Amino acid sequence: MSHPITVTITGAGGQIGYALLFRIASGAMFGDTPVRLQLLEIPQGVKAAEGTALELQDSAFPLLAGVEVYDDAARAFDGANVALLVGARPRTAGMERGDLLEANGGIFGPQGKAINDHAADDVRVLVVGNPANTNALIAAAHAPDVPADRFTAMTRLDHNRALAQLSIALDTPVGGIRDVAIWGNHSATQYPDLAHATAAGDPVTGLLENRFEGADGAREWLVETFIPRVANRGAEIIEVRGASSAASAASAAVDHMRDWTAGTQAGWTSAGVVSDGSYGVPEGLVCSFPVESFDGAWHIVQGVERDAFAAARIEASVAELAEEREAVRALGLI
Ligand code: NAX
Repeated sequence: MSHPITVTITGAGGQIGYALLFRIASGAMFGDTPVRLQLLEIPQGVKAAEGTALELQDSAFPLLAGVEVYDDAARAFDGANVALLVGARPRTAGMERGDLLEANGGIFGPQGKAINDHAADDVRVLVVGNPANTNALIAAAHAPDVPADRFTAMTRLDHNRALAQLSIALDTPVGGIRDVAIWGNHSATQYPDLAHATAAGDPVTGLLENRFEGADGAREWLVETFIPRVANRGAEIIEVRGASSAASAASAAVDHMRDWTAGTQAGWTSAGVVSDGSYGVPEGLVCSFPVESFDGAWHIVQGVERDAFAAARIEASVAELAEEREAVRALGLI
């Protein structure tokens, strides 16, 4: 049996943690490789995480090499090959954006430093906790010894939501859809892009024109229905379920890490990665792009054409990321 992968999960006692841990332990994230789980919680969350750890034991997963619960970041990130940063400070009523960024800076700065000081040399980090892109930026800024491209933010749930909405609209299987992309911030400003997508090999643009009776109908569906539905799906889930997305977020985290380590097989996916200046996105911002994974790293897909509408929407989302970076700079968080 190969050497276990050590996976640290923060916020492990929360609802995403509850959906995520069992999938990792079952092998969904890393195939046949055994996993050692290191759960980090704040003191109030430790009991819930310990309860989940007991249930993980009771599941008798053959691939689960061990599970420990910590309330100390240095110990929790010790030897981590993978760090899933799920725990974050949620926005509460009356909280300004600056307060939210500051509260999360107080979490992701020290966690970035603990990763820098204690994680394995090959550590890969996925930030799920919101505001995910800027939390990833803060964590990376506190980990100068870890290559910046090891820090990513999750937009895979947005990507999967886009695939699902397209699949429903065209009555075509999700598995045959390729080259959908999410650009920008994991927020309502994100731009879900179908311009280059295909379904069972056919360009989606043409399929949408057939489905919605011409180019105008297709455009209307795209602008009035598809984009807002995907961008605001999180709010829709809260309204219908009475709680925020959990299992779908966990599933997206599994997809993101599996593709990062094993490589993408079928065209593009989407991930928040540190910008290298591609598409005019300021260097260093953690921005969602169409990406592919090979040789154990994410690569931004180059040469994707964007029409004026797409370019303007992406620019607006990137501007929001740049504002968030300015705000955390002004607060001394990076
Ligand atoms: P929960 O409130 O159920 O769980 C969060 C857990 O994190 C709690 O148990 C809490 O004690 C713990 N925690 C808080 N601060 C911590 C710290 N400093 N160290 C370790 N643990 C800490 O939230 P849940 O529904 O699990 O969501 C977690 C995060 O995911 C939220 O920030 C949420 O906004 C974000 N999401 C991100 C998504 C994405 O696509 N990027 C989608 C789903 C989700 O909304």
